[in-house]
Amino acid sequence: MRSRISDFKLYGIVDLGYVEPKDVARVTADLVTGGVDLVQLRAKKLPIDQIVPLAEAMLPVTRAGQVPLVINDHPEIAAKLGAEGVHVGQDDQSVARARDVVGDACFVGKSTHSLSQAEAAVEEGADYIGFGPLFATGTKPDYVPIGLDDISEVHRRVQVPIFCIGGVNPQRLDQILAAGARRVVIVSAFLQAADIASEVRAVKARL
Ligand code: 3NM
Repeated sequence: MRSRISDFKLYGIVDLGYVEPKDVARVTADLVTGGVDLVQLRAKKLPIDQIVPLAEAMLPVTRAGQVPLVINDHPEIAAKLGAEGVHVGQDDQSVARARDVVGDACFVGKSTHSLSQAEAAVEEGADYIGFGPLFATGTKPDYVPIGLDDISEVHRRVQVPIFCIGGVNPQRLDQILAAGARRVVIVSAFLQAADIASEVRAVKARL
């Protein structure tokens, strides 16, 4: 699975800030049906014991669609359930520590918010990076947006897949791609869509 990471372009996140626990499996199915290449479970405010059953609800859906499931922040959950990936932030444990927990088959991604953090994440051994937030976003409200200016430079400096994130939506997609992005993460624009699968399908066709 780690070797396939460079094939992935569109990354969806099931974020419990937008999705009720009872809807997690359905929303996951909608994202997968629409054609996301990766799905992450992100539940910043829930304790581990409440995240595990959500991941367990997602796994049969992602497996059926052959889409890797990435667990945000919790390598122990990824290891326990055999999820395909784990994602860590700047304030979380290191890539190496996460990899120790999940093993070599699982990929490890890292959030980065500047060119220097992007380079450092690669040094650390990240299999992919998130790069953002490009725009101010209610999904991660405390972060200062970095804009589009560094997108082409980060692609020159960094050879692992780079997923641009933060305020990405269909209206902004053209300018984000024109700035040099090749891969994107979309959270609220998918989760708040009236028809999630159609919205995903339409974005996928433009990448
Ligand atoms: N991480 P939306 S921005 C989860 O820059 C996350 O690391 C970011 O959500 C980062 O698509 C972000 O709703 C939120 O803006 C992305």
